[in-house]
Amino acid sequence: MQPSTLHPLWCIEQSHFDPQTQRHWETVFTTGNGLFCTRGVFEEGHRGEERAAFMHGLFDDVPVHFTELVNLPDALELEIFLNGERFSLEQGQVLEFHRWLDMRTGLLEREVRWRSPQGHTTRLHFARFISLADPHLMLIRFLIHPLDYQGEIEVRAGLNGETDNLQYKHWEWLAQETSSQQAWLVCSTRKTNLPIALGAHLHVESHTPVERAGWDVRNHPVLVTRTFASPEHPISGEKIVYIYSGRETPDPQSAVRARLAQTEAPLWDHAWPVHAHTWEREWEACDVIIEGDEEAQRAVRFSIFQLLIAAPRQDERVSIGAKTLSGYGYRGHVFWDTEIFMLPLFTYTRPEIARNLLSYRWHTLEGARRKARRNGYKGAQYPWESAATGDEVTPTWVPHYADPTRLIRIWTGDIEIHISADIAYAIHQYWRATGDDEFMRDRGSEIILDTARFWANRAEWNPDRHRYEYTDVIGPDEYHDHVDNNAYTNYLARWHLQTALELLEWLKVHAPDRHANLVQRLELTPTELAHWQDVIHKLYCPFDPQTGLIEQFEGYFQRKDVRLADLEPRNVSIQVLFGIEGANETQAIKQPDVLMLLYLLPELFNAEVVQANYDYYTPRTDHTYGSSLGPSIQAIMACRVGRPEEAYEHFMRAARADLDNVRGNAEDGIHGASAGGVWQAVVFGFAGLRISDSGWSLKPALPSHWKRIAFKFKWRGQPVCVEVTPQTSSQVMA
Ligand code: IFM
Repeated sequence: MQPSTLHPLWCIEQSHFDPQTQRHWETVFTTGNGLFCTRGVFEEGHRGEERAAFMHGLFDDVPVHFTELVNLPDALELEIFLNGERFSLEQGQVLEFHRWLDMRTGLLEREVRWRSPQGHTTRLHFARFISLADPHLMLIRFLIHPLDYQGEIEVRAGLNGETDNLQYKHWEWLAQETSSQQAWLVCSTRKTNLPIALGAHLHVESHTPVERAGWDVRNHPVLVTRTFASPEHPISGEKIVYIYSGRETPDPQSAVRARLAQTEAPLWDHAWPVHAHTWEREWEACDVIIEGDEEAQRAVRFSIFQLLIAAPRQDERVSIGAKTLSGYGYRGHVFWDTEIFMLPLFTYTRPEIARNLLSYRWHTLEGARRKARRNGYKGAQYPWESAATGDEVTPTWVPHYADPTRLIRIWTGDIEIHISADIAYAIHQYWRATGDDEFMRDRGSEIILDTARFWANRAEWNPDRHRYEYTDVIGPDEYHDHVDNNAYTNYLARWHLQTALELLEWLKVHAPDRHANLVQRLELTPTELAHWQDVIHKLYCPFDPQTGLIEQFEGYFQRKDVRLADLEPRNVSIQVLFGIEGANETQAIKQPDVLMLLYLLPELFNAEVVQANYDYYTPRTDHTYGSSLGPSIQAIMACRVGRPEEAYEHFMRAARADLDNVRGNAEDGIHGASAGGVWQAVVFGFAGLRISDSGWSLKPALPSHWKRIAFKFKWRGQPVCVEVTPQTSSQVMA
């Protein structure tokens, strides 16, 4: 088995191993197929690793955070004994180490030359992929080559049900069986009773006979082979793994057993071509080419890759969490990150996936209705953090970041209400790009209308100022909480109500039965609709015609002014520097808020307004240590004001978020929103794709060293190829 050829623009490489950075690399080397992902841990394990794999929808209860995505039983495990010595990078000497991910196919490989404590040198090669064509299959291939000795090689391939989520253990053993070549294990989550079944087949090829055994250890069946290897005769093998959960089939145990019964090993050479071909088709739709900047090229592909491996293809009842399926961060919970940051990639390149993600919100609408009811409102109010049911799962209190003995009250679940409009916005964007009337009729409209009811009901009439308001909220900039009339929230709410009324008109004409049904079920009486109109007309949406400035929230301009440049150098966020209350008292912001509004609703604001607000808010934004959601949006807005070089700086900050761990927290998982933002920054920023009700257009703004951008997007089902160079831009319908 030879290592595959490296393609620098498609490869992420690690050339030496440092235990200090291993968890960062585990995140970077996450692989998966939209059903499940595994972090890039070593097959044989390593002290200090965060050994985890996650499958969409497998949540179990936990204190404080309500529910979390469960770390799967470990199916990667492969322990190797070389002439009686355990192979481990924790001991002996690592003479050579090289690991690389080929993003074209999701193939992760590792090549190691290792000298054991007793002085024996072995070359080991590992390769693995999680099939995109056969979502329940993972394959691990290995080669073990003694370089200066001969001796017995023992390989142990386990299925380990004793995994946990750092603090909590979620799996309960149900059943297992082990023979000499195959094993299966069935477990169930403790509280949510979701079963999972895993099967393994171990195949070893050797010049000498292979002795096999199965150790039927409860909750940890292990397949064992022993054989001889020498410099002339290395050994190789495969661990074939199947995974089914109770979410895909009522009987995962039978599904796994049937797959094992049909397994003909070796399998790699049969499974690989179809997997690779499926990836090829995926990249045909989604790839973005950047010429003139290898780092940016790799980073944009990495961002797309990470979103593609987390994207549910067969399941419309799940969505992508803020940390995708790549780490424990945010416990697998879903935020506005999905609809506003990640979804556009799918809407414009893989609309089937976008439809699944939006359908998740339709399936969880009851949870949103429960939240509105609990808060005393009509309609549906989406949770700030969402999981299986759509009920609010934002923790209320968490340990303080600097002093874990103190607790911090988290208010986002109570008052960061803009998420309902973000979801409506994403549905509308999907509809406009795809023309998927059926989705809008059957699902999207119900979401948009019932959340519009919430907005109308939540609006507060201020008799003194003769206007509607939304008080006590948090906008995208979370350095400021309990603010009144956050511009982003108010403008989006008004847009939402307006869109809902237009949608009702559309339904009346194009789907009268559905119209009648929704009007009746959601109690959209003429009085209620008249109230919506009233809110639209009288909702306070801040704007100063003199300066063109939009005040982020009422009283923002009165807060203490800070120029963040004056605080350099620093390596902590403004919130850590000033404290929570301290930051709240200043004009420092965690991420674009007004600029985010200008980005999402460009038709409302002219170029002067964009410029004025860009100039005002940019120096007050914590670009380096604020939210990871900020830099890509900042990059897009810098392009809009004609500053591509400045845009490039912000763009690279987003592009490096995980690859270079610029925020120091990549070990918690991929920053999914940043990854989606990277794609948006290239497409909507540098290439300048603009979408409006009348169609699309291009207004590029390339950094000076970029020679070409090329990508495809889908417009109403038709692929469009875009090419942008410093001199020209062109689009052709493919
Ligand atoms: O949704 C974001 C929020 O905007 C900033 N804090 C982190 C959340 C999850 O990524």
